Amino acid sequence: MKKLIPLLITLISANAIAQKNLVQNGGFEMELNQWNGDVAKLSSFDKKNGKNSAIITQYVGAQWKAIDQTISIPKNTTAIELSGWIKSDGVEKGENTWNTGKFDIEFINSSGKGFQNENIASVLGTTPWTFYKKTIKVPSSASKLRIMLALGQTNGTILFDEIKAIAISQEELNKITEAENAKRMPTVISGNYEAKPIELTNGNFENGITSWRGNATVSTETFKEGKSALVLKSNTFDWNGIDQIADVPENATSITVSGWLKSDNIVQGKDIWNNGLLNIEFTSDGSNKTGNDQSVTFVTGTTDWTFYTKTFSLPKGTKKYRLMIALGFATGTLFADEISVKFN
Ligand SMILES: [Ca+2]
Ligand SMILES: [Ca+2]
Repeated sequence: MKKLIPLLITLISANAIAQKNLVQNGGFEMELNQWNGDVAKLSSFDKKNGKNSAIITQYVGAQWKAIDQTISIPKNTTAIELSGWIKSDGVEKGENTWNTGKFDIEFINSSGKGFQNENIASVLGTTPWTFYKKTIKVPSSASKLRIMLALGQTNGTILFDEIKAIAISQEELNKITEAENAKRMPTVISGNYEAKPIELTNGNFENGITSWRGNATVSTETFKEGKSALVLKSNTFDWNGIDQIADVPENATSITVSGWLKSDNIVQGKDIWNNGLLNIEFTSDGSNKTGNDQSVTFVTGTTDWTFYTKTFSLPKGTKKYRLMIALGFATGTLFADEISVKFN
């Protein structure tokens, strides 16, 4: 029993470090300490947690009314998960889309200049306490982050509580991606791959989408190599992708996945892995995973043909791998060509 206690404490503190809230006084329990701007008041009557929330009220005038806090982004932060509870009462719709009750962030570079804004929540009308959460990729030049809680030139009442910002490393992001993929990706049907070693084929999409599973077409207008390339198109935030399962040769210890991707106006979905993507899954038999799914790359926005390549150690017991090319809950168009693998 005695031995269990230190272990338990270690586990709890490791978790506490990983989940550290970078926002100070995000629950408004120390009045409005750490927050800039004098437009908010404390609400002890209506709060989500603890003794207080912060409330911003404006009856007329539709001024910009905000409180803000600037936080430093820790080293090795790939993404930041921002979350908070918001309640509103009669927030008016203005002329501009940003005339709402708002939870926004702004990335700031090392010279102190803001250069990229992201919206975490936009609230109109009357809403009960609602939890909002978004995971935002941190731009490489960002050193700080400003959190803004506001009435964006609109009238009404808005309340905030439990405002949080959690730094996420690449490793943690991979784990999150794997968990999301496990939830969302179709289950692999095993058992049909026993006869002989199967190699990846038609990675250059010269034979339509032969060998690939899923709904997709090829483009004969946009391609990198040969006469055609894969094209995935989506107007909705659903899973649109294709995949192919093949065998790992005996004695192989690593796999290098390479390919050309091009994107047209890909809009990221709710989370960072909701993008154009090239992923690989490792299994012992086509269905039992031997390790985490790995991302070769995510693609957002509009990009010209770009070559991506990444080498992964094969997890112990890996006999099969599955390549996935998808618009994973993102909108836009993704092209792919010359997808290949190499073993070492
Ligand atoms: Ca509180
Ligand atoms: Ca081709």
